Amino acid sequence: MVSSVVSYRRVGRVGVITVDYPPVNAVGVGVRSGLRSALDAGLADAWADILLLTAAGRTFMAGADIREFGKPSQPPILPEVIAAFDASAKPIVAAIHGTALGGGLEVALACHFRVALRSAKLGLPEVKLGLLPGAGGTQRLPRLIGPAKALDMILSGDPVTAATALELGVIDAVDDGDSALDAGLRLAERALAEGWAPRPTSARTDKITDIDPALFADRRAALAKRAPHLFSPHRCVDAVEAAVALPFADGVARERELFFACMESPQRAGLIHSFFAEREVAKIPGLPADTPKRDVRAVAVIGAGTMGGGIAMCFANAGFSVRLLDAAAESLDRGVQAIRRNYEASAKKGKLTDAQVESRMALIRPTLSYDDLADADLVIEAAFENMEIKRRIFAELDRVCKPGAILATNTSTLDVNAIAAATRRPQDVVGMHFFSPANVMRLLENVRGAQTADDVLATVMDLARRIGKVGVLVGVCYGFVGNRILHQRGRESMALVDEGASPQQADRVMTEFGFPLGHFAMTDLAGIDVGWRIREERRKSGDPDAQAVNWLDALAEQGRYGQKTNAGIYRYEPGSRVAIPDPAVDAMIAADRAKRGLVPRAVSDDEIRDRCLCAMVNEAAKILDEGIAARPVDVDAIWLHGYGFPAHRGGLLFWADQVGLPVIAEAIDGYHARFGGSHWELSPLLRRLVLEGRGFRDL
Ligand code: T1G
Repeated sequence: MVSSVVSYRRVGRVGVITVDYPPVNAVGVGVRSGLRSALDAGLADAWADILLLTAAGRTFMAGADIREFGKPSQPPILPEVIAAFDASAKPIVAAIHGTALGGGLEVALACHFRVALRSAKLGLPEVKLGLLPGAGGTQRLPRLIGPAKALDMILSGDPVTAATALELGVIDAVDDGDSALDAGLRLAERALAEGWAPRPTSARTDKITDIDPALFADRRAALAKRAPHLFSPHRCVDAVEAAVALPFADGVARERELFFACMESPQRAGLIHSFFAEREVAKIPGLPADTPKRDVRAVAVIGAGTMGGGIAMCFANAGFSVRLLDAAAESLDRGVQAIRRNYEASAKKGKLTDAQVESRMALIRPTLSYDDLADADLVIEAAFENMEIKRRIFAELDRVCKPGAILATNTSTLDVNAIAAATRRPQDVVGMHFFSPANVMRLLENVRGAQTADDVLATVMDLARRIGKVGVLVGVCYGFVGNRILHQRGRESMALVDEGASPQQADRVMTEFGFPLGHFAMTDLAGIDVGWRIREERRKSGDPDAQAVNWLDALAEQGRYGQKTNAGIYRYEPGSRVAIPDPAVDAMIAADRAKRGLVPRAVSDDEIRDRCLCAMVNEAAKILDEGIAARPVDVDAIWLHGYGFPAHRGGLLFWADQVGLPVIAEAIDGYHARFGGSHWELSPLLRRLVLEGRGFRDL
């Protein structure tokens, strides 16, 4: 061992450098200094004619240690270590398995030859963290594969397969073995036998000569459309342009400047918070990581509608056999056909092969009989949002399902405990709240009922990971966490329109903030009828909090449900999702205001942004105070993965901390003084944090 996490040894005439720093061999200070010492050991080893860099564990180096960012950097810095590898007097082979990402791939690019196992993935995901490849990646990759292909990899941040990496020229060989060390030794032996000399990537120029500058102008123009808010993608283009325009050393210096500009950008902190939020929410306070889980192989879904179909696809995509039950043959057939259409659309886009379409369809087995659910390990009910219907279904499940089966409801608003009470096994009942379209949206709110057993919670949190979702555990209340906060944004957006704003203005403010869609365009996407039916249910049930009928309800009464009817708050050309403002709706809003005696005024963009976000933050603080969400990071992950909160802002409560809770609390107190209403009463938690000079990050 030349350091606690890097070793050097010789195998024949090959000096083998092995990184071993679980879980993902992140290139932190220990790995950097270990790499440096190991390289020196290899260069000094008279018996070693060639060097081999590899890693132990499940993956090659998966990038710089993200936890070190924002802290004072400790020598040696990665570019220095990498420059030493590039300049090595002995040829160096890198052998890759798992995921060679970011700084890890940059180390491999500084080696002279690269081999990867066929199952390996290679990528530069820094842009997803608000950064750019800051250890030579923007200078070496273009020298290997050309600036256009390099920009494709760097701007998407997505990894490529080993086969694609070979095709592109990132690596020299793909090995079908299952040991990176053996693959590396094979390539090293071949290099020795054929007398391969060191081949520093920094010296390569054939791929960066005579490049049309229009390439960079085109990429900048495309970015201005695709990611107008984001800082680092534009810096990535600057860096690759420097690789073409400048000598290597100057290009590396320019890359470093741009890297630090990204490091300083608040977007970096936001995106790294989002990265860790997604991982942190999987760990449940008070539920040990080794809590036993129930064995789930056979899944059943009740309701073949939009949600049920999407949920069935999630499990089939992950290889589960799925029973899909519906009350009527006709709706069952319709549901199965919709699933097939969905898969065939993916196949048309090249995302699936025809064989994959058929194998997933084969996993989804329709049925009209509850008796076919007797062997299910997990049943997810996705029927109509009506308490009576759901209780009837759960009573039936209680009758037919085997002991130990998990009974889950996909309700988005109803009381999970009341549903559980329809069974004799409430400990097996849990909420699994998917988001539409369920086969696309990554968020899964797992809802802990008052009696839900710990092993059920551990199982559904693990299942979220297995079906590629971000599972977040929440408590029972109306709308759980996501929809309860959404309700406040909706209420405030409607109030702002009452006062004089237009839906278009409110939506523009939200998209300029970074949301993919504003509240009203999102309502058109989800369907105005969904909210309208829930409001009608509450009005009919005499709920005191039920909203009075307004212009949005009037749209629904006219059958304007949004995108699905090509008309809602906006108009849509058939087959298009482009929202077209409709003067008829402006007229309805004006008429509604007049009917209610409201006199419109000019409303500023700042007021719209601040009132909508403050209403959301205040509600989120109340949710934390009630324990419905355990940590601020849970709220952030829910809005990042379920409601399009801009990741470069880190999440709702991360953003609130950036703004400063005293500023937010003062604004909320101001709105309470102006508008009244319990929703503007400052959450006790927010007041406490301000008094204590703390932020959500301190919770
Ligand atoms: N640094 C620190 N910790 C990391 C890490 C990293 N790069 N990658 C993963 N972890 C932790 C993670 O938080 C989790 O911890 C555990 O490892 C397992 O991860 C100079 C500037 C590699 C594909 O962006 O994409 O290099 O929760 O749950 O699903 O140019 O992790 O168990 O405590 O995600 O199997 C670029 C980030 C850095 C890759 C594995 N690299 N990682 O996925 O496991 S910037 C990245 C991933 C850079 C240079 C620049 C994934 C993975 P815990 P996991 P997984």
